[in-house]
Amino acid sequence: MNIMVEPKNLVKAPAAGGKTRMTPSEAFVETLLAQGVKDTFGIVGSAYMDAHDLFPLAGIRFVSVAHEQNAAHMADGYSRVTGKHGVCIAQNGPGITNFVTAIAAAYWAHSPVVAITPESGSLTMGLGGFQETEQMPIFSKITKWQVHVNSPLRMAELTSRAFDIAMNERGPVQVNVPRDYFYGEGDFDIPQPQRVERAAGGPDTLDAAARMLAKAKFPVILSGGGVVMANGVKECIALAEYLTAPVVNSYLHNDSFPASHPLCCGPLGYQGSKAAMKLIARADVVLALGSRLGPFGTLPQHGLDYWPKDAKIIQVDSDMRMLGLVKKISVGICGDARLAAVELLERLKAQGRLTANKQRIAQVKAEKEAWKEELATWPSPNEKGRVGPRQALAALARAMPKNAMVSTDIGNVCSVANSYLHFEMAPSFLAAMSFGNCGYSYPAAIGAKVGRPDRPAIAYVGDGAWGMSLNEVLTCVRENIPAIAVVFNNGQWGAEKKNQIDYFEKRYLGTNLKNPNFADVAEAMGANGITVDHVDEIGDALRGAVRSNKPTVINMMLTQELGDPFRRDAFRQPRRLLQKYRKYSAKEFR
Ligand SMILES: Cc1ncc(C[n+]2csc(CCOP(=O)(O)OP(=O)(O)O)c2C)c(N)n1
Ligand SMILES: [Mg+2]
Repeated sequence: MNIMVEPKNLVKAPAAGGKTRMTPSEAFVETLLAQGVKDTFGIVGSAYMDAHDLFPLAGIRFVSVAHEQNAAHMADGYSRVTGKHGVCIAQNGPGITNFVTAIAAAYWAHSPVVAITPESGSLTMGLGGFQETEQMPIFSKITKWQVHVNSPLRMAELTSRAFDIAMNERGPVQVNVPRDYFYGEGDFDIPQPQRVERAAGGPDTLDAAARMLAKAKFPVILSGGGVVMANGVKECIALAEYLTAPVVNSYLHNDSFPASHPLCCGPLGYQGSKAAMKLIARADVVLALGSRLGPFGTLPQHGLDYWPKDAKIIQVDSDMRMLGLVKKISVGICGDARLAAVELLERLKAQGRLTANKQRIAQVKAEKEAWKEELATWPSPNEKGRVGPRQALAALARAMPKNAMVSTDIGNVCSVANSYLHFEMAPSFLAAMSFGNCGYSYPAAIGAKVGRPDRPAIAYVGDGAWGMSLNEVLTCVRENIPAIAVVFNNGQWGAEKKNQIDYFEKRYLGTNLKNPNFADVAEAMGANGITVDHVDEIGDALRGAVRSNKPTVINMMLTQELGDPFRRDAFRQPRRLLQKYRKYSAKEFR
């Protein structure tokens, strides 16, 4: 393994050649600095106040939030747009258990989030005192690494190691610190960051892949999240152009290839692009670049079972455990998506020049135009004072600034947005990814805005999910973070209502919502609030919100129209055996 020290992240060594006397709190804060931390997210707590107190003098911002789950989502969004760690910290016990959902989300988004989890004091742990719980087992399945700081004297060493692993393995880590271990003094070395130098993959598999691609009749590239994380879009473009290979975005990675490129076909998966599905269905060789080929991302969609079962699949993933895990593959390359693309292109060029395949470019163009036209004909009628969701999504897409960072939540309208969201640069798209928790998008956008204040940060949120998130408007106002929320106000937990429509004869148990005017609520919290109830107002509302550079909530009044459901794959018609429940059986079982 090659270890590289990143000189730009270095702080001045505390003392030439030796250790420096300091408190564990100071060692902790100096370690954050050595790892390049500038921003943290959390809620203040006595358990770590001795270290927290030093943040301003160290030049570390503490973004004080409304709920710890959102602090961890913010850290996630921050890390996804900056490529740096996202750091969250909270009070032992309840503050830490509040992190759980968001750390699980970060795990599936491959975000290098560092959760600092102060714990009950070492001398009382186990006695059932105040705010006590075992904090390690809770995170054991949703972190890449966990460490319990077992001596105050190891504070810097173990914290630093956690930061290294988060970045090198791309995922959340936990640093668990008994609260009394912030106190005392000792002689500390502040370790410098160690980043593993990434590599393209093994030469044999790269050779085999290049041979396979050179011979392909209809090669297709599936550009995944790994391409975005490796900053490899440019290299992916070069490879695609050389092969004249159509490029599909993997599910919820619509920013992994520029939408306007003549070879870009759009995203696969739920509410994805029919053009992408039809083109990948024709492939004899698929290069899955930087993708774990997650099972949800390739489910049949729009009635198309498009995965090319007879095609040869080349998979590139930096985590060898992902190779061949979900889909059968012919070649698995354990490597960095960007570097693998470079190496594959070099090998292809060495095998002789391929000529541009004009016919394939024309095929992509034709499929893309057909899909665009078809999508435009899908009805989404407006009603008085309410906009059809597809019309709203199309209007938002038209008004979207080119450099916007957009996060989406889990819900029907947010999912339908997948058909409408196009990006020219990466990273730009922060979807809730495979953990699929409602309440992800707004805090993720807030974190993204903290990390990249120069770019607009826009969250798409359903009104149900908004109930989980709107407390963070307080954070945006307090901390002066001009993130924008577009709340799809359809008066329902729509995605779940769709299942009740399809399978439960419209028995709407728990799916109707009664909302206040969310624009008024936002105003009362000190943010800008705008209600939009006509499609013609949408563009101006979004552009105005971006221009205002103030925290803004756009309360978008939508009809109750719903798109295809999430999980048709997992439902059966209901069957009840007991007489008292029989009338709730599907007709065929009554
Ligand atoms: C934390 C969490 N709770 C519950 C669910 C189940 N769920 C999935 S979509 C959905 C409805 C979302 O409703 P809303 O946010 O209003 O968006 P809409 O579907 O109406 O567009 C629910 C409850 C979930 N995914 N995450
Ligand atoms: Mg809703």
